[in-house]
Amino acid sequence: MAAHPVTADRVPAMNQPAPRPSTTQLPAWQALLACCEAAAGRHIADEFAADPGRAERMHTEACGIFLDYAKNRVDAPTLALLFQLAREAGVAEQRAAMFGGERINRTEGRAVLHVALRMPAGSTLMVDGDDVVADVTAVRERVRRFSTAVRKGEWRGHDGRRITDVVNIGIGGSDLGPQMACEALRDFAHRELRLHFISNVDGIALDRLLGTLDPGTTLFIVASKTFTTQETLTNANVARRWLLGHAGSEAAIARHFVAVSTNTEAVARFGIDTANMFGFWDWVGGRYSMWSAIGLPLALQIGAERFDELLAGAHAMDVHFRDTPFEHNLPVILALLGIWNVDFLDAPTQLIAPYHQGLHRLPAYLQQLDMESNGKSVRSDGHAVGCHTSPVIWGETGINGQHAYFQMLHQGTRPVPVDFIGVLEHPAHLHAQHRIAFANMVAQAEALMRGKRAAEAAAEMHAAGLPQERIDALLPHRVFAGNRPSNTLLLDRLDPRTLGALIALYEHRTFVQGVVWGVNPFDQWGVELGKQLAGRVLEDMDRSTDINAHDASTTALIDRYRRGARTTDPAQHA
Ligand code: G6Q
Repeated sequence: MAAHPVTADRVPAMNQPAPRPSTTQLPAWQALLACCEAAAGRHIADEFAADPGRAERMHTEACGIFLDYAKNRVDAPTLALLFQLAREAGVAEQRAAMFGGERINRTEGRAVLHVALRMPAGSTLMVDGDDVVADVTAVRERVRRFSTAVRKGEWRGHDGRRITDVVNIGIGGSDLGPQMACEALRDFAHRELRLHFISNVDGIALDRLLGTLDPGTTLFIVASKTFTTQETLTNANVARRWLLGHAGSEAAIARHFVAVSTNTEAVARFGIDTANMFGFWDWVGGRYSMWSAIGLPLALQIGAERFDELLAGAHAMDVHFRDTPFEHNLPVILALLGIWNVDFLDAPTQLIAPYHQGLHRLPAYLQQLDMESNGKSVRSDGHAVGCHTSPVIWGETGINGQHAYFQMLHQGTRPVPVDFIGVLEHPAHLHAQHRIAFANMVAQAEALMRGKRAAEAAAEMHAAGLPQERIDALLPHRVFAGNRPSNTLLLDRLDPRTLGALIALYEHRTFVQGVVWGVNPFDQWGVELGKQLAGRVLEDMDRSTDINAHDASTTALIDRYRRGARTTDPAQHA
């Protein structure tokens, strides 16, 4: 166990309600510390050997997702204490507060209602006298009409041709969710619509893309909650100029630009007709917003009915999370095991390993969800957390990882807990390949858990005819300690409903962890800082001397740019 307290004296006092005891002072936390010490020498493989019912007990399923968590370094008493920790930390109360529309995002004074975005039409959730579900349903209806018109070819470009390419310009929460989902659900895509995502402000991706597009058949979605984000507005302006350069008249903008935002004035100022704007609300955090009109690219790709299925899957997971006892509750179980790994087993990272190419953007999406939400060292009440919070989330498709960094997972010095994610249903013509991918996933989880003991490794080398001297030399390198934790999640299929449930599962996992750690998973002051600082550097890059105070290293880098940055003629590269 390694609790590294954040220095409390650096945390400013805040005028907040009386803090609950810090997480590390909770009785269950203290008991878990003792558990952890007692379990130090125990191996998961021995737990399996001693307990034939382990796998049967340590799995659960809901909403088309099966979770096997038996390959974690926990026994029954540890699990019971983890559930106790969730109770002592107030998970049930905070969960009720979130679903009830209370302003649980205290630092921003906002409710947190992404769950309202997927409530069925006709249900009610009153916040400050306003039925938010009615508002949500109204925007959903506009998304339905618009996406249907584009898909049917009824919405046409300025010269009367149907739209063939949709470019979503957005970043962070206004990019990662819809992009991940569009990749995952490509099998359901409209055949004549291509979706593109532009987030990087360096211009390269947009430049390369524009060269392949026909302005008369391209639709841009400018997606920005605030509509003040420099990267997005810069790219949107480039796209606007490109379109005007070809179409010639401002009137064309209305056929080729729509916006998704909460900021009507800024959208109008940019020159997008607010009749072509899809709104959402300040109670939706950027990284929780793919269920809102931010999901427009996905609705365009898969159609409004399938988008509804995504929402229905997420709603089913909401109900599961809200109503299921902790012991069978998928998000609660995943959250608590994550805390155990980070804070008691000292695992600084968490690998996400999907064994389905469609999920290749899932790690990037979860990276933001988890690290932006819980990557904090101060609790909601302004006090230092006193333990580790969000691990580094990383990964890509598992099969590629196996040929790259899994070496470290098997024999590195620190444990890397893994979420293996597999999909059961697959197209008949891909059966042979699917079996191979699935076998690899299961084998990796097994190998990480079991490892390979010296006797096994030696026997293998004997059988291969290696001389004893060589065996002795190689043995230390061919032993695997094992005892490395993982979860395996199996999706019945990768369809809108199950994807919705999967994403909601991780959202609630993040929420539960935030509650236990006592942080606010719904603000992002670190992101705001980056936005501010870039503005000051940019000012100085355009001058001969700095007007803002910087450290010597930053000043030298800015100076190097002033002296060294050159422009080239793209024709030179042709
Ligand atoms: C998400 C974050 C951040 C945000 C982007 C884009 O929770 O706040 O990733 O989504 O900075 O912000 P806009 O949507 O306002 O452009």
